[in-house]
Amino acid sequence: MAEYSPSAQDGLIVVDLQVDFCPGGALAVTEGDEIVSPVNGLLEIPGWMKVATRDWHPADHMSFQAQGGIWPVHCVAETAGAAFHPRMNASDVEMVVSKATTRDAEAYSGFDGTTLADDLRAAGIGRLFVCGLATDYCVKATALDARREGFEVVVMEDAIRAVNVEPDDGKNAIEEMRVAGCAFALSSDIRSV
Ligand code: VGL
Ligand code: ZN
Repeated sequence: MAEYSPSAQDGLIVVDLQVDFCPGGALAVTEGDEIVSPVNGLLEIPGWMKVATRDWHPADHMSFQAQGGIWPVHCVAETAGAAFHPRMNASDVEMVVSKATTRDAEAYSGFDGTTLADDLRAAGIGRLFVCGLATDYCVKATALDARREGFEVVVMEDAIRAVNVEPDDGKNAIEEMRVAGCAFALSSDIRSV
């Protein structure tokens, strides 16, 4: 099993660890809250850039069922459901990226419609460690875009969970990320030097 020591050329991206994606939320991911502890462990490690993305929709977002979309209303900007999970150590996050913020565009990836790729490059970052929710939507889209943007990507396998609209969606997403050149590791494989 590979071990990694984060450096200034590395970034941690915590994807959408928000109230609405955890049990009790509007679009709950089964066991979504189980990743809070491993994510906090990663956020405690010094020496790398820590980024969190958040789904941050207008109340009439196109992805909501009332607008013909497939999802219940979730992560409406400035509401309690859009907040980071209450146990997530969000104060350790240096850069918050809000996405899918306009009515007429969906954005599963943290790179979609944001300046994230340029911001990371400007900071000299070449390798990204990706964790969060959900494996089969925003984690997958973010990891695949990161590869397309030329970043090395390591997905934290114990710190992601899937929606599984279809039972194998999470498994298939992991395979897609692997084919795209993403590596996989456990949060316990990340050590500070
Ligand atoms: C997500 C469904 C709808 C996600 C966001 O963060 O994975 N999934 N919006
Ligand atoms: Zn959404």
